[in-house]
Amino acid sequence: MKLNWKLNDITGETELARVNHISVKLDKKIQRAYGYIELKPSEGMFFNGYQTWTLSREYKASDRMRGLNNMPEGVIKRYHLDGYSDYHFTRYPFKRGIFHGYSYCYFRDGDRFKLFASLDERPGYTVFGYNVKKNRLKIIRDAEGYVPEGEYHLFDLFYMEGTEEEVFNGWFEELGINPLDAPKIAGYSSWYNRYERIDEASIMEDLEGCARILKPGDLFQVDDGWEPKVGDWSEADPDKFPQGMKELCDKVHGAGYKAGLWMAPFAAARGSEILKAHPDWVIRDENGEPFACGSNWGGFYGLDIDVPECKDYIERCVRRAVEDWGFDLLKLDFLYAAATFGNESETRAGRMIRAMELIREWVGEKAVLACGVPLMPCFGLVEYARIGCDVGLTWGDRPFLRQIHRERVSTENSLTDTIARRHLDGRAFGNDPDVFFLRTENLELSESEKDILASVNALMGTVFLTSDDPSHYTDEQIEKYEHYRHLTEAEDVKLIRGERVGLLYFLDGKWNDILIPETLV
Ligand code: 9PG
Repeated sequence: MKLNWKLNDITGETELARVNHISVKLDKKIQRAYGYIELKPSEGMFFNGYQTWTLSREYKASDRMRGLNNMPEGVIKRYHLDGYSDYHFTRYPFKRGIFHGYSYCYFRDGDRFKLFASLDERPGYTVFGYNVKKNRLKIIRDAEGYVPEGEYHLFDLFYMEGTEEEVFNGWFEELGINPLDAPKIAGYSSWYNRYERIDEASIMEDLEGCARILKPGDLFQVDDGWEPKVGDWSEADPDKFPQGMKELCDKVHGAGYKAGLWMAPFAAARGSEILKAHPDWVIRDENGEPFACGSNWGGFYGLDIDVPECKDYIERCVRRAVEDWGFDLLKLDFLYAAATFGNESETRAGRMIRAMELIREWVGEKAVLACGVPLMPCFGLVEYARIGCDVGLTWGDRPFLRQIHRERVSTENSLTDTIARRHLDGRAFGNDPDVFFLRTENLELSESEKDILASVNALMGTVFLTSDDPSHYTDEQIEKYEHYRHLTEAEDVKLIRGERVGLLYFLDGKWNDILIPETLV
């Protein structure tokens, strides 16, 4: 397969073999670097979304990737919907027959995969765009404005055809990534029941309830809501957690579990003390305005790791949680906020990788669960990563919500992501498919929907958490929990397509199966 490439006025043609570095000597800004390959549409075409929550799935030629195009500009601006993902910089339109994704994509016919993937994102994200009508796969290096010194790798590409196993094993072997030790973890996360309304009493209630289902060494993770404001991580909210986070962490340890804590280290919400004290720590757009990365917590901004005092502050907060308070795992969220832009000395992707390397250094021997983050910059640097959007308390979205950003909360989309990105599990990190539910209160999922969510998460992920308060479980629900937890021990899992869609899994010495709605694949 041939790759034709172009950089300003330099053009070339290269055989797209197993590995293919094309280097160009440069002395000026990169204006536009791209290449293209003639390629007919396949039965299924996968494009990896910009970050954790970006819907990632196989598309058919007649499909349309949804962006923000049906949203009025006023709504986009008001809710900073373009700050969540690549909407503020992508060159690709959201039209029928046009698809794009980051770092890798594949074209599948039956069991045969053609994988196109990046071997190095530091020189800029590799963006794959496909045009069905033109039969053309275009590859762009996202490096606008970057002024490289000396040599620049126009592309570092990997191409392979084969079965799913062959192509993904081939890519990761070539990348030389050794995933960190990431044993399967089961446990609890406080988010998807109590949301930010947590305090000592409610967390203690859940901790006691968890004794009915969890085992020693499982994870008990406190999510968003413990901090006074997003960005102010030095101490817990004194009204909600008067005894502080060390005390809480000790109690979780006392119950026999690993303790996890949520934090969004590169984010600071409007109204936080840290922003009031240091308005100059915020990442700004081309016009010098603070760039809002989304509307959570009334709007929030990215913190600039190039401001030394700002970087030191983030480091102190992260280290405090693991070193002083004693947490075993940090769920680090909204990480994309660290690298919304590149500049003359660093590309957007290079900056994201640097931010992840800092995180790794700061958290040290403790575990990281990365979330809200471009995935390839996490490869080999974190134990676990969320690979899909948030589950919600209903199955589908209300029709008007389908128009908003494709990073939104959606149980259906979360399951789609879990299935579509299964190839990363155990290769890049342990996949976190997000939580499942067995409870009946505060939930609008039917029994069969809960069954699909729990089964798929158990079979396809490495992280297996629920947000239920098990003190309300009936004996039957406890039995169900045991059943799904047993599924996490399956030795092999295959996705079956055709007349019926389902998962085939090898457990207890035999092959078993479950059916799943075909809309999920
Ligand atoms: C805490 C939550 C939980 C959750 C994370 C993240 O696109 N969105 O509007 C959007 C909103 C919230 C969100 C993800 C995306 O949730 O994934 O597990 O930790 O933050 O605030």
